[in-house]
Amino acid sequence: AVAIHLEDYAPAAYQIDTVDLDIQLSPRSTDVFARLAVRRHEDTDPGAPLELDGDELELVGLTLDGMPLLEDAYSATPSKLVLNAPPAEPFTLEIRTRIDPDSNTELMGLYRSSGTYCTQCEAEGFRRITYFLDRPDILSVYTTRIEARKGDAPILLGNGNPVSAGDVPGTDRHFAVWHDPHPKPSYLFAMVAGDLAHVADTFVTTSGRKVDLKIYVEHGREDRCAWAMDSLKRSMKWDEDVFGCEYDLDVFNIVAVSDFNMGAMENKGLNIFNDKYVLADPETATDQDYANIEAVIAHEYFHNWTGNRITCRDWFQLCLKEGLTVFRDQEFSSDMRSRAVKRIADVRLLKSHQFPEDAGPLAHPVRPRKYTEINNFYTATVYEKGAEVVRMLKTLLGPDGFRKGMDLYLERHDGDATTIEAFLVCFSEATATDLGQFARWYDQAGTPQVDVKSRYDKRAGELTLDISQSIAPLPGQASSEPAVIPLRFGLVGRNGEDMSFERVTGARLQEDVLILEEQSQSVTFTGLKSRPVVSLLRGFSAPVRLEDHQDADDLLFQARQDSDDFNRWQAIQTLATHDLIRLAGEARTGKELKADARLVEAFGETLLNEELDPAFRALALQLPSEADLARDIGSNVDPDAIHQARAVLRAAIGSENAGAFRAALGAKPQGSFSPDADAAGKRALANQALAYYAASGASDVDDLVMAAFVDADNMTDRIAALTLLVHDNLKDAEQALEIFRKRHEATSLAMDKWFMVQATAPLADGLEKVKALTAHPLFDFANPNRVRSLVHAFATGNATQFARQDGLGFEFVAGNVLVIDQRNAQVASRLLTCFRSWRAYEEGRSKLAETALLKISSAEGLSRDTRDIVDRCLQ
Ligand code: BAL
Ligand code: ZN
Repeated sequence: AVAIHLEDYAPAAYQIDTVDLDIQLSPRSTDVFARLAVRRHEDTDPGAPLELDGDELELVGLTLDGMPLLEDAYSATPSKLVLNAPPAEPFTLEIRTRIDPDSNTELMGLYRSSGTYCTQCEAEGFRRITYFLDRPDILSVYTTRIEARKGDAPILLGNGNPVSAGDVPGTDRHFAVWHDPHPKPSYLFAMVAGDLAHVADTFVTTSGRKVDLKIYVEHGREDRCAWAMDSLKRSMKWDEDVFGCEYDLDVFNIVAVSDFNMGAMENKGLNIFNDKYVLADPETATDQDYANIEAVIAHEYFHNWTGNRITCRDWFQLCLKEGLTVFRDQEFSSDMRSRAVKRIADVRLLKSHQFPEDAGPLAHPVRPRKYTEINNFYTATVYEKGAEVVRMLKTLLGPDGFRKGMDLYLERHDGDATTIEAFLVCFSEATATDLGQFARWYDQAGTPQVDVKSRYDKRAGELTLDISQSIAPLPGQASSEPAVIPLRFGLVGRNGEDMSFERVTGARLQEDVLILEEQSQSVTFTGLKSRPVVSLLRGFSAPVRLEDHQDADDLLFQARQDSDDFNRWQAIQTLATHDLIRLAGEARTGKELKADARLVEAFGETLLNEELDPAFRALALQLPSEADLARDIGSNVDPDAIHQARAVLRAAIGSENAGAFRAALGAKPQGSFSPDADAAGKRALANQALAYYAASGASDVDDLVMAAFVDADNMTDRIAALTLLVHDNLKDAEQALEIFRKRHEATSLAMDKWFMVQATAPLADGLEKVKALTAHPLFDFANPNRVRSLVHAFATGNATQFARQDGLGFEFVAGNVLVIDQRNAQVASRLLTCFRSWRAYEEGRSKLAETALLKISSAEGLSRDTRDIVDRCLQ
């Protein structure tokens, strides 16, 4: 496949000002009439060819200014329509294509999900509907007429505002016309047609525009939309209050569908969602689901300004809309919930998903410089690290400077398809700040490693930090330049309060942030009365790996006393990580394993510390995951040893503090269910206590956990207990799975949890069970959520079974990649990324993983998506 390079960007030769679509829906044969108002770009030579993109298209008609084109005037293939010498003056092109929504298993373009016609056009799906200049810098005004059989699709939805609707006389069909006045790129086009129910509400914007809000779902699911609607209204208000962004159409529609490659899609005025991020009630959704829905609804809504009104010039700029919009949704959730807890959750996600990506063969800069398949760049790096970069910008410029830059960006670039450079110029101009070095964050791959050694001179009362930063070499990036790293810090005194100092030399200081700009620098604080405990990277102020060589005493002190909640959490996690890595090393030597007593005690203390928010305590009690530990170990990884180490520490914490954990089981919120952060935090803590109690080895564990399962009156508690029953192989595990299945088999999103619990069970026959489940009547390879809940969950959440020493786990996943690739390239290539850290395994496993990858690589007819990932993994 041909690589596309950022440096080759050139504007298109032609512009398309308006697009009038008439889509005549039929399940197997849909006709699409597209009338395009085309204009030669002023820099284009008259007569230069017009090349339109297509993908598996069938051309059935073509006219130019109403006249059929002679055969030698154009050429058409399923993937291209070329007009050899179009007129120099503006002209109208009418294209008729025929598509087959029912056989569209890629779920890109126009397809049907449970009988509902829907679309997904980002990144390059519009070219599967009609021939087009399918690139984000072509902004057009769309008018869409949708026609379908009334019985099949009483609801017809398009982008923008509704214009007209009616019956088609003499037929059983009807139509609706939608007009979107805001010029937009083709990737934001959407339409939906089906027999859907809806819930409705309204929102009045700050300038008094009344907006009709509707969420469309399959019949019978209306009562699971309340939280999504509530989240939408809060998002609309928040964006006005915090960013001054107001909604700009008369309607805002959301449609939930059950077959969807992504989480959701921000099409103008018509967001289409994976139903997982819309539907919730206490019976079927967990607290995490509620939090995710709130975040994703907000994210898609916020795209209306950061993505839609201002879009990307080319796909290399994807982080322009995604990193910024993730930052915005993180801020929204922080304001709705506990800021510290949200920050910890976001950093956990970053470290577990983005750090491994950034350290292996799939590493790429936040703004990549080349791609062969853009679908493979909807990554944790573009999204999560992209958000961290925006967060650092805010830290460096301060809240007021950041807001000034955002205001300028939103004003100057409204209606543009633009770039990261243009974005940064706004902040630079608004605050008179040079962001030249900062821009490296967009262009360099890899996580900077920040190494800090501290020296305290008691006599002089001076603390010196010797700080260096570096990025390990990566494929295509042998060396790197120093980044600007905002390092938030505190010098903690023995009373737990931050100490003051006289002066700092060796780095710029901005309030409580040191600005690091050099490969290595020595920073000295003077005027200290005693040796402080140095608390660095507070709030995780930069996406770096910090090695500050803190000893256990200082870490324990920080865990107890740091005024920064994030670093309190980080300190206990670091302590646990150190001990787990030690234990994992010892497990490989056959030594008897014994957890560190002080660490075990600190966990007990955390549980009992009533001054801390329950949600925070639940997070602090959570051990680093097996994947986190594998990442931190970095090479020669043995997943069995890691698993054993974790089991030993968990059992020690559970048994040493068994009484306290048992007592904490009762601390659930009282009264009827509420998904608010406070109640969710209490449930999280009680369920964490249950998990530790289960590990204590007490004689009543089996009965107690089963009772928790049976008595649960919400999904959060039910799935927490079921997970323990299954993962710890407790007495009633099978019975509980059966009870759960019977209770939830009509609700696929709940059954996804049932699949996932089993997929991630670290049992000796875990793989065999997962294999059997692929034949379960409720499993379906065609549905991305099912694949993610079983095969993907196995590959990413069952380290010991995926990386079995007999290689069968790798073989199973690789085989599934090949099967899925035949029907849905995006789901297959995403699944394949679970091999990205294969070189980090110990030799035996890494050989087996390579064999599995080579098998994929040698398969015939791989999609471009999967070919790209396998090639990069093996490079
Ligand atoms: N634009 C794709 C889905 C999302 O990031 O919102
Ligand atoms: Zn997004």
